Amino acid sequence: MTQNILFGKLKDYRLEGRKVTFEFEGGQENLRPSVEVISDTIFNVFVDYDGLGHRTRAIEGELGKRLNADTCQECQALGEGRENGPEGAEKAESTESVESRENAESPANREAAGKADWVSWEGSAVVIRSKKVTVKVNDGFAVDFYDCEGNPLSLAWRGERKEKSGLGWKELMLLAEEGHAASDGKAKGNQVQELRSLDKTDCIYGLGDKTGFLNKRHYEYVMWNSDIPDPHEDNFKSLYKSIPFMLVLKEKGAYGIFFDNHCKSFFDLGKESEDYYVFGAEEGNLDYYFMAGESLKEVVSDYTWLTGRAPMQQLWTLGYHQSRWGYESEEKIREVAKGLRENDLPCDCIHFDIDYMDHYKVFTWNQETYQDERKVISDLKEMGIKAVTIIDPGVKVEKDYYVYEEGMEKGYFAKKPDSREAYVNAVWPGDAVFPDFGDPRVRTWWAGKQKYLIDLGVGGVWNDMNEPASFRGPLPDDVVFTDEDRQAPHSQIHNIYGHNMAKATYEGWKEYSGKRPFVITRACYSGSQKYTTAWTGDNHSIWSHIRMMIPQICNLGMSGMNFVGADVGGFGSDATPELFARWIQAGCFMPFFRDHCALGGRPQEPWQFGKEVLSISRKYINLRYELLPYLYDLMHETEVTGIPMVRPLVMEYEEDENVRNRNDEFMLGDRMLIAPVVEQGARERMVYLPQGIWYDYWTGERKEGRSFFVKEAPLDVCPVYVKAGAVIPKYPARLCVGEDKDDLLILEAYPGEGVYTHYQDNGEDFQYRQGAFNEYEISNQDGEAEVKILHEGYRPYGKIEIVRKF
Ligand code: MIG
Repeated sequence: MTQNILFGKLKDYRLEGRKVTFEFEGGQENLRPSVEVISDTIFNVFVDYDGLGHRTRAIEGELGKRLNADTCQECQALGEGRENGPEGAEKAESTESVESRENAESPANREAAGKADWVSWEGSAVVIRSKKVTVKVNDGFAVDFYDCEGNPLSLAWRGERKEKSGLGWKELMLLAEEGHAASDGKAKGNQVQELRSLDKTDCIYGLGDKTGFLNKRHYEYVMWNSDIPDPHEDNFKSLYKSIPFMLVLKEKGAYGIFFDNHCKSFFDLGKESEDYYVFGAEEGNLDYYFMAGESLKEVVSDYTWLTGRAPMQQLWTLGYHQSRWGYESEEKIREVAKGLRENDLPCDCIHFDIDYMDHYKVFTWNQETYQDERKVISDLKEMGIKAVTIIDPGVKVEKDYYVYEEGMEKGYFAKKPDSREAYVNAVWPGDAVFPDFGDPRVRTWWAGKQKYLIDLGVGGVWNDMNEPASFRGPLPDDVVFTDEDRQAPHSQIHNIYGHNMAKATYEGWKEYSGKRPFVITRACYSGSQKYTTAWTGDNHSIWSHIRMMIPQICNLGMSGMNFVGADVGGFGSDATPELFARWIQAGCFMPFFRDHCALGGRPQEPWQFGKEVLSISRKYINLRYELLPYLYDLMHETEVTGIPMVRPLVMEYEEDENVRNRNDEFMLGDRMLIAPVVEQGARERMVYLPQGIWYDYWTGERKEGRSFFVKEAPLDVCPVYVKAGAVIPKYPARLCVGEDKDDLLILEAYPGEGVYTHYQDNGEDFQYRQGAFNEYEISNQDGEAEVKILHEGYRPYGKIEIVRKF
């Protein structure tokens, strides 16, 4: 149904704090169509189709706090603190002066003062004005957004939807006969839908881990967390994660739309029509946040302010991770650790895949293949290597298995409809039940279970299969789960299952380990970045997947998920030496850097491909370790601003049309550009550098930006460029992050002028939030760098060495 038919002519409006609720001639008052001013740049558009109000209780951060706030006063405290970290709202609430100063002219304050002059009638429309945006609400609940100069940012689409001709049963049968999925890919009901105009030049980014290219325009996606072992192709509509957030880059300025509906939703981004895009869902409400920005960065900053920012991880998590599905025993794990050290390869972590468990029972250990798991873990630790263990959500149905028994007794598993019986499907352990993570009591229970791993000395948890995946067909839509304070069917909980599992895991580690929790997840939703890092699931050792990694990681970053990476070398299929070499030299610049591959595939440790590839691997893993302080600075920046470590060129050079569709290069921070070779057989590649002066990281060659050129790239060279005036902080290479991690800081100063801020703390726990950190300002004048301490709260470096580059 389209909204204009439903609502008709705009009749009146009502004010309630910062929220304007509209009345239309079509009646429908029960739907409470409203626009709420969240901040000067963020607006919530809402229609209560299902009568349940805002749904996402799963999200904390500013959004969750707002949703859970009882009083309007509390709501009003939430417009501030946008520069704060993930726990920003608390900070904002305690800095009253800043709050009132910043907020002096915002609608909320004027309203509080009794003057609601920020809302008024203009002709037949109701106009809402913030300092930065004008929102016009028209007949039919058509909502238009303008910048403060009156230029349109985003307009509702007034025309009809050009529904594509649906397929009749005959065509569907014909397709099915040859084995094609007989579906037209559209959500069944399309109950909730919003159509908005597209401009000719609009580019669209974000949307989480979707396959394909950086720019999502002209494609169609479905948000339904899906475990797909087949090679992920550009035409896939869904993957493991659902992040219903898109950014639109306009000729001038940008905006974002976060469609906060975690039922199955869809986005048609100009496939159906050149003139508009559509998003909608089968169930739930029209509930979206519009964010206006002068740049993509501002939009990301708003989105992550709303849903929370990815906090800093422990320093060692930035090291190299070695993994494989199939390190089947204690001996094998020891052999891999030995291999790493014998080959002089830095490494901070080995991942334990499902084989470490006793019959794939979570929170148990295989006593047949391990003599003493505690000893293995502590021996690894001696070598500077942490253990990360996989945990799946499926709990084996087995009498006397403690996790199963406890959960059954307390009713903690998802249930069959109209029944008190647990719903059973199958995963690795065979018959399994599924913890109901939407229930806060279940999360507390699961958080407690983490103690088993923490006590063994494990360093972090890798959550897999949490879409949730299942082997005996998908979970039916009506399996009964909990959504915080109410029952909800699987269809409404599916997309936040992984999110809630990650949250439970995070809370356990935060409470019991005393460190910053290191959680990795495969499935997630908007806001999961507060609790977990992620990897991109089961890619393959094929060239199209090393290519896809770049836009995928960039879009995840723009979608708030900062600490992400793809399996280096590829998970399924068999890597060739050349592919592995190219992958490790691109992967070493990604936030999460893990070599992982599947059972039965060609072994993929760096020494499996001969001498040349081994030494290439060593070169790039060493570089990774040298760059640790740079990576750490970037991770800190993400916690403060939400801007991801790895970003597409377009985030730094929006005006440049040459980068809007650039899929094969990326930025690490704002001063390092990586142009990896992602073509089989290539020993050179085309590089594009945006405006400015750049230096070839390897040779020092000076390059003028806004130019394309061919760069020679033999197998051991991944082209990297550093911006003029940059300072790149480095540590000496080392085998693991280790204890005396910050004795020597090396500052590489490039020709040109620039100022750089460097951050340092203990890299482990939350003491930095109480001020236990150092901050340095380094000013660079053509390689002559000067260091000034801005904040002193932590043990300083033993030595700071300045190296003039080129
Ligand atoms: O369906 O635990 O994506 O990383 O190695 C396979 C075994 C289940 C899927 C994960 C992969 C992991 C594998 N898991």
